[in-house]
Amino acid sequence: MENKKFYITTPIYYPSDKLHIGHTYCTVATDALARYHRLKGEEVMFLTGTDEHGQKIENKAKEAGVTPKEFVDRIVEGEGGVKALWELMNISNDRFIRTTDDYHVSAVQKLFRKMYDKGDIYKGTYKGKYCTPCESFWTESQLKDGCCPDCGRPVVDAEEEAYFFRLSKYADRIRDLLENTDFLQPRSRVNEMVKNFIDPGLEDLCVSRTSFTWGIPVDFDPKHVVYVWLDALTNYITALGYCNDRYDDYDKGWWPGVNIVGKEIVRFHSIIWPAMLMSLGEPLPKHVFGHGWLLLDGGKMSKSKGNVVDPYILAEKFGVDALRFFLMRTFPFGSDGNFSNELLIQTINTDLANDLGNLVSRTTAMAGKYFGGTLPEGCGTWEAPEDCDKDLTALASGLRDRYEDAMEQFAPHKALDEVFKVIQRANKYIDETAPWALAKDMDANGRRLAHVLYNLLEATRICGILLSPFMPESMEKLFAQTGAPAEGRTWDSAAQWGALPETVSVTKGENLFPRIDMEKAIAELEAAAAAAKKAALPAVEVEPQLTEKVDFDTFCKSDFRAVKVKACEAVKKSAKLLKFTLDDGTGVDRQILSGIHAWYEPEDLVGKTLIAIVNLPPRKMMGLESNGMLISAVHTEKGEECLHLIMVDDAIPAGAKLC
Ligand code: ME8
Repeated sequence: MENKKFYITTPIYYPSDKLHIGHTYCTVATDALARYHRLKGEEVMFLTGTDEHGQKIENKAKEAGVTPKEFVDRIVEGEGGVKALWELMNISNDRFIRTTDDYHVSAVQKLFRKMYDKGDIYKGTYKGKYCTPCESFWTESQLKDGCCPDCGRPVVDAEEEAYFFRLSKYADRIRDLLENTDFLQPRSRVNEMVKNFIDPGLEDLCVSRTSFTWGIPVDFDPKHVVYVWLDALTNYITALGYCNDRYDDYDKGWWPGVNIVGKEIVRFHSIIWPAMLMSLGEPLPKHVFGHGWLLLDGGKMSKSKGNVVDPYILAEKFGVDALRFFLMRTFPFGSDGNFSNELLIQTINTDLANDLGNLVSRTTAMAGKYFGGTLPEGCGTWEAPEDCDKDLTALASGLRDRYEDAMEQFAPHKALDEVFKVIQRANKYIDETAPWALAKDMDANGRRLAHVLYNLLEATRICGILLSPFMPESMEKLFAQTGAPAEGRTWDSAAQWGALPETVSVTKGENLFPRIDMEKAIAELEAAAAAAKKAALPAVEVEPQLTEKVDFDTFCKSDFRAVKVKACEAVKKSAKLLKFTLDDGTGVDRQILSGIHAWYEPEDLVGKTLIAIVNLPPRKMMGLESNGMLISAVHTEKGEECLHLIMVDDAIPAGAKLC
């Protein structure tokens, strides 16, 4: 086989928050594609990383009270962070780039200067609209209802000295690239780009900022930092060694590669990115593929909406491979899809537990039961194949080519659909051949039974090979049970019916994908989500202080006194109210009602010295009169309101005035 080099990338993720299932979708898809190309025997370079500069990160770091670098380090390298998530999800990236890496920083400075020296970057004044969360500049005409066309949030006016990239110069070449080549995939995205961005006229792009500092300084004019998208997009080549000495792979046949990205950043990847490469005189990516979004209740997941799904929780509960499989099997890669826990569990139960799991466990169990785990020699051939034999053999033998077609078109969901047609056919084959009936007369039917089981093992082997880019660990377990040796797990052998040696040893092992109890699992997930939400709340929150001033005389009109609790009881029919009988130093008992039963039992308060305001007008509650109010301190802890009555030293006599 020709030893081709294949370079594939995910976008580099913003480490402004923990990543969610949408990010995981993008990375798992790219990983499955990378593993598929490795399976085919190609040399693969798979790059992912983090995009760490820009105002959004600077603001977040400020909020957290740390430096931007400390902030991103925590999210990228820390527990539950980006790298840990990719390790958990069994992502096989060969490289991980951080845009704060020294080599990238100096490479961006060099290539910025190259474009400047060429006259493609020039200094001007930026006037326009800026979306801070998206770090995007927009012209008035690009806004949607006055807001950012990408995220719909308000934009702000901005005017400053800035460097510009002559994007307009490349408009015709970009139009040609989009309309007349297969650069941008799926094809449906081309029209959107041309209509929304090229037809209205490409304007030059502002590529530096002076209003914040967390970015790569322009080395010949350091009060400017490089626009975060120009910095980020170049990662795909700096990570190979372009303009730096950290790596030397750029000229070794890796570039051009394939950039897999989400649909909202297709504009950057299919217009700005190729224009930058044209300016630098470098080859364009082979393809940019814009996948759809995973939606939750029809809307995009985002931390600010509070509707993100935590991949850590799902992977722990259902297994990494089941989650990877679900993401690729369920949602057509180029379109949006609605995520739900029910759909996830349903897919695991139907495809993995029922179809694949049953095929493996029934086949291995029967090989064990009827042949002690080793089929007899000669079982691979049968003199008079029946229709069902021919059907299964033909479908499984042609599977690899159909799968390859789909994977080459960036359609992993179609590839998986083809695999599952074979799995379903194999399960039907078990029903048609009824091995348990054949086993009743081994003398007459033993050879036929062995052949049936061989066919099942073969179909399973071929499916296992082609499922391994999606579920690498589980397919290792499957091969261990079905006995396929290393040479029977290769890409070539996936197109060779009969590549499985006849006398391999088959062992029924653990159930690969146990069935999930939907109701129980959903209840547990909901409880876990609620706990995670609570854990994410600030530990202690206090109300902001009032800024409106009160004059001293008004303040002095409030009469605060120490009061002693003579008696305290719950008010009947009220869940909240306690009735206090208090000694306020006047010799006449004072009655105050207070809604604090959630925090205190009446008997615990008798004898305590508290603080009350005693000159409020009387108030009726539940038919009882309250003369004043007890003073408490309140705050919120993990979302729950906490209240503490102010209790003072018992040595303070009842009636003492607070001043
Ligand atoms: O865009 N469904 O970073 P990012 C599917 N730093 N994909 C989703 C998704 C969802 N719900 N949410 C996010 C950036 N993604 C830039 C990239 S590349 C030079 C710079 C995808 O962390 C999103 O579409 O906001 C994008 O492809 C990727 O996650 C990173 O998003």
